[in-house]
Amino acid sequence: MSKINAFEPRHDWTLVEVEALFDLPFMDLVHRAANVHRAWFDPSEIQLSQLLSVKTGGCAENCGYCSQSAHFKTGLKAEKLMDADDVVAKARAARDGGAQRFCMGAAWRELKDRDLPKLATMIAEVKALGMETCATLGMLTADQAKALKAAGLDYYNHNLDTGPDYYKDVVTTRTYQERLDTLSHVRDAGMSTCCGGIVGMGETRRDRAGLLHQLATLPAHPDSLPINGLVPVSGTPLGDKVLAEGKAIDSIEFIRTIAVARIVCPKSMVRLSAGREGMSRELQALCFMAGANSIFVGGKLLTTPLPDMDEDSRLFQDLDLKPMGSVRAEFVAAAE
Ligand code: SAM
Ligand code: DTB
Ligand code: SF4
Repeated sequence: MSKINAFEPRHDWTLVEVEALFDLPFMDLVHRAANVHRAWFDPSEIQLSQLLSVKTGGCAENCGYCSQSAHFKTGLKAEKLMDADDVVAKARAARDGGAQRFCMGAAWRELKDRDLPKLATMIAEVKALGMETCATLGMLTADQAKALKAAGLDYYNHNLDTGPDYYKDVVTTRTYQERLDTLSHVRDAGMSTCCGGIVGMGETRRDRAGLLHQLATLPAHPDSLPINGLVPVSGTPLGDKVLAEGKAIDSIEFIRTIAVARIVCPKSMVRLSAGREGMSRELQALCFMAGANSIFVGGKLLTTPLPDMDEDSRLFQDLDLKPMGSVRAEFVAAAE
């Protein structure tokens, strides 16, 4: 069997097998994940993505972790959908700062057709800057997915967030099945899927395995798989619980989750997403070792902070990592 064949993607993972991966001795798990990573990717390359909240706050959903839900008092001011020109200016600055990919997020339960023309303009113009485009706008119909694809959207982000058993403790205004339906519209429209979840919401290891089992048995593995560490936001039920109990994410368990994601979805871009702000350099290095190959950069996610660009640039320099795509002089220079 060739080296690559041994690491071919599988779609028949069982929950028991995924749980068994989590239970491996830590060193064995990370070693195995690193081997899978090296079969498909250059481990010295990390993709840089930048996020922008193009429509902030006032969301009708009750996702128990989210600063933008209208159900919780988080102190966030709701804003209207941004103008396309302003979004494109932010994307250009992100590109000039070194980002290869730009992701536009909106605090919507679902996309409304009336907003499509403005979104189509912004997507087409961001794409014309030469960036990979991604959007996360809530639930989509099949026709809306086709319209976004026609505008030039490469990826659509729609997370399952957690395993099916814990889901009811996280959000009750949108079903798991509705999330799966949106993902299938995205695939059918010919776009790449970006789908992952959150670690550190009080879920069990079995729930984390349940999430990764769902992702690994989708009709197609997510092209992009974000693993978010919960950013505890005061005023949200899940954030308040974590803040009251003083329980941060268990960093070793977080690395295990990245490693299992890399093994069960070997060809996906595994994104070390929210939560990096509170992570040590050593923890991030282990996440890269375990197979994470993308991060969000630029000081801010949607509404919560990220490390500054120069801090990330120094981390890359010290770990001998380089941004995916052409070498970005500005990003590298920021460390000097
Ligand atoms: N409204 C859209 C939706 O939920 O489909 C898109 C935006 S939403 C902010 C995108 C994802 O960010 C969520 O699915 C969730 O996984 C993640 N997220 C949101 N708030 C977070 C937090 N406080 N900590 C970690 N991840 C978070
Ligand atoms: C994803 O899974 N993580 C990113 C992206 N998809 C849109 C967003 C994280 C948001 C973190 C909370 C905030 O900044 O509001
Ligand atoms: Fe709304 Fe998305 Fe936040 Fe849920 S995660 S409340 S859908 S913005």
